[in-house]
Amino acid sequence: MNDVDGQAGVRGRYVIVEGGEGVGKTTQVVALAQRLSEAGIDCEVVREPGGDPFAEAGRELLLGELERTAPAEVLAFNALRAQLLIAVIEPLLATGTWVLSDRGRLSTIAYQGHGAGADLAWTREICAMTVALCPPDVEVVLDLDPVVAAERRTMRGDDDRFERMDLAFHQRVAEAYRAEAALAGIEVVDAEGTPAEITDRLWRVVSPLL
Ligand code: Z5A
Repeated sequence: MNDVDGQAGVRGRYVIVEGGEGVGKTTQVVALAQRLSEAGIDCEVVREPGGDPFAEAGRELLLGELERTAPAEVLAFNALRAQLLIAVIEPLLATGTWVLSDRGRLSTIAYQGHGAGADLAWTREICAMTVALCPPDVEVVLDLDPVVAAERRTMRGDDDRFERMDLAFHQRVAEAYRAEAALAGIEVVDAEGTPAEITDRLWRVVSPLL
């Protein structure tokens, strides 16, 4: 990808915040967007799965209860990712807008690969092909003990098919994020502490892109 778009000026940056349920991703992408706005940067927050009418409809299906196989789930998450990348994120970046994404390809590798048992090499490859459509400038993983994350989720009261998975599943996912981050040289940020403290930690990762 070029750093500069000939027509619109400087290309925006694409930042992905990753991690298991309840680690604070949604809170933090909003906080980062606020800091970027204060720094004079146009930015948009997106989420995976989702982001436009087609991908939001697919989100309903994927977070719903219909039985599915792990490989089908890998492909479905990547289909919605392709939609988001091409229809939403690439056009925003081309106009100089930054995109902060709540989840990305590491979620598929952690949940469908490590968590649900889809073949890891195949899952990584499918994700790599999708991400090549519009690669991120930086990915960062929020790391939190799944027991603490579960307490945060309980306080909030949400309950979808992934959130109902047992603690062992969430431990596997948390471990997967650490392992995949180490493998790919992705920064892991401690998600214990106040929201403002965590935003400061993330800002240290994101601000060099300014
Ligand atoms: N999924 C998948 O399997 N494969 C894929 O490829 C993709 C996704 C892309 C999407 O759910 C589901 O899809 C997800 C994996 C699967 N599984 N689940 N569940 P989602 O987008 O609806 O949910 P989520 O991504 O897991 O987000 P979440 O549960 O909303 O968690 P979060 O965004 O990381 O946390 P939060 O909403 O910012 O905070 C959770 C609560 O904690 C909330 O009440 C906050 O006010 C509170 N909070 C936040 N920060 C703090 C701190 N620092 N201290 C105390 N309390 C805090």
